[in-house]
Amino acid sequence: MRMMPADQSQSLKEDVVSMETWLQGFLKASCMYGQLPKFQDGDLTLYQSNPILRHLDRSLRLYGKDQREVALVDVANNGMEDLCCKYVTLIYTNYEMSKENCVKELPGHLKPFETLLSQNQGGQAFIVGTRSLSLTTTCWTCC
Ligand SMILES: N[C@@H](CCC(=O)N[C@@H](CS)C(=O)NCC(=O)O)C(=O)O
Repeated sequence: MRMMPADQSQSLKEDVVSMETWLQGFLKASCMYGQLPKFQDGDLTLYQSNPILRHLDRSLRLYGKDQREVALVDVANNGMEDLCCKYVTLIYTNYEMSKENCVKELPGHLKPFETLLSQNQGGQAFIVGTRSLSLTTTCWTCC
């Protein structure tokens, strides 16, 4: 969410919510699913990371030029979600005990992305497609 607009030289206004603010409860109560991220694009308010990413994809013209590319973007996105889940567990549960194993397994976890990358212009381009456009958004995330 942060990286996509930055990569495309687009602005993203980010409100980082501290734990102290979050625990006050008023923001949680105002969020559709009681969770962050919350994403604002004009009068459109979105929740849930993947729909937000897909909205950014479409707004930045990065969601593939045809059905095939869209499907490949979805594959990469869901693969990334699985990878993130592993590291969220590492970070928020038993970091010291799990980190060695995570580092050892990382090359295997990155392999599918390398495979996808290698299938597009011999790894000389992006995972999907060749690349972009404009928008101003606000994003609430937790630190
Ligand atoms: N399915 C949601 C999950 C969002 C989520 O897990 N948000 C966490 C922070 S990363 C949260 O708001 N936790 C605080 C809470 O549940 O009170 C998504 O993909 O955006």
